[in-house]
Formats: sequence, structure tokens, C-alpha cells
Amino acid sequence: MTLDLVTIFPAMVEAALAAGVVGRARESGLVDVTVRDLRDYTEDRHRVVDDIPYGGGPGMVMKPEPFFRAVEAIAAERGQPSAVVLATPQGRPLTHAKALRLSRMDRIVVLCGRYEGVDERVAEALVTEEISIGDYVLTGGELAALVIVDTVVRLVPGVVGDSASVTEDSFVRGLLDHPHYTRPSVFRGMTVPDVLLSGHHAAIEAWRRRQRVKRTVERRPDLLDAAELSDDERRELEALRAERAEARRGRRKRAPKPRA
Ligand code: J9T
Repeated sequence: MTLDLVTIFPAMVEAALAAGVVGRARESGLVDVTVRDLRDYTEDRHRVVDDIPYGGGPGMVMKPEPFFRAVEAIAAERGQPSAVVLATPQGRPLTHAKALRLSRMDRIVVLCGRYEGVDERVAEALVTEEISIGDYVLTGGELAALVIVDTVVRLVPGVVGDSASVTEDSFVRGLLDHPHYTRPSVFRGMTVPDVLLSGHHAAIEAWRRRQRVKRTVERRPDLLDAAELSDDERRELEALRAERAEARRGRRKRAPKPRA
């Protein structure tokens, strides 16, 4: 897979992509990630990439020409990209499913915006998908682009050594992860749940399953609608819901809400 990232801060992006799992994947040749300076695709002496917005308003807008020239140069060098991604808060949300789809593509280009936005013609005529990494605004698209690249690259076969750590990830099947512990078994008075020290594999698996379901119910109930649960997980979910309903009934009886 080739991944070309276009930014006005190549040094910032390059530093992040040199480290860790992604850095190793690049060194081993599993992915070819190239960071490109958007200013290299300007044609004026001052390498200007932004201009004032039509219609007025605060801030600057990124000009279309450098993005078009950059993508055309990349396409000439590598072949037509399978996806041209723009990192923007206006995009559709990044999910595991989207990352997996991108990880199976041959050639991806990721564009980073700055300032108040990017000329809409870039999104219209150049970009195949606008992606947001969450409901908040950043000072620039670089961190979002790095998040996208990170999650896509780790799903490329061979990049993460133990393939189970990818397939058993939370979100792969729609549940949050269970808690993890390592030595020492007692740390500052805090203990590790007995079951994890028991060596009883079935009991450990049951405990972990319950923890995954419980956390998801408590923290991210929105995930449960789409989750593909196993029969055991489904039973656990029903049991937990019944317990929670029972606890609510108990609270109502003991402490009736004062009426307005
Ligand atoms: C400038 O880009 C952003 O602020 C951005 C990009 C992608 N996702 C977001 N949530 C924000």
C-alpha cells in the first residue's frame, strides 16, 4: 500500500510517522508512506497556500490549486489513487469499518487542511471521502490525518505481529475491551481480581466477557445496537440489563422521587 500525506507541516507529520508500529511498517516495506509539502505544489514565489474567503468572514481559506497539483503529481507518479481523503470536522465519522475498508486499498492520498477551511472545490472534485475523527475542532487536519493513517496502517496484514490483537480489538465486534492487569498482584493496596490468578480459563473468559458487556452498557450503550454479539455475550447483556432494572426498582422503592 502507498499512502501519500499532503500538509503544510511535513516535519510534524514525519516525526509522528517515524515512531512505533507505523515506523516499523514503513522500514519493513509493508507500507510506503510519503509526506509531501503542500507548498511544493504552489507556483508563486511566496508559496502561498491560502487566501481571503469569498463572501467575507474571519480567517483564511486554503486555495484549491496546490491541492489539485499535489494530487495530480501523486497520481502521475503512483497511478490513480483508490481514495483521496480530506481530514475535516465536516466529514463522516471515522470508524473501525471505514479504517478496514481503507486498509484494503492500494493507493491512498490524505489531505490536511488548516485555517478556516479548504476551498469547497477540493471536496467536490478531488476528494473521494471527507473524514472526521470526532465532534471537536483541531487547529489543523494534521493530527486527524495521523489518526486516520495510524488506524489504517495497523490493519494492513502483517503490520501488527500478533493478528489476534487486531481481530480481538474492541470495536471489531462492537464491544469495549475488558480490563487488563499485570504484575504485581498487589500494587499500593490494589489487588488483581482473583479469577485472573486462578488459571481457570473458562472462568477467566466468562469474567472478561462480562466486563466487556458491562463497560459497554455503562459507557457506550450506543454501540450495542450495531454490535454483533455471540450467544454468550447476548445472554450476559440480558442478565446485566435485568440486574440494572432490578437495582432501579429497588432505588425507587427505598427513596421515592419528591414530586414537584
Ligand atoms: C482542521 O481539521 C480539523 O479540525 C478536524 C479534522 C478531522 N476531524 C476533526 N474532528 C477535526
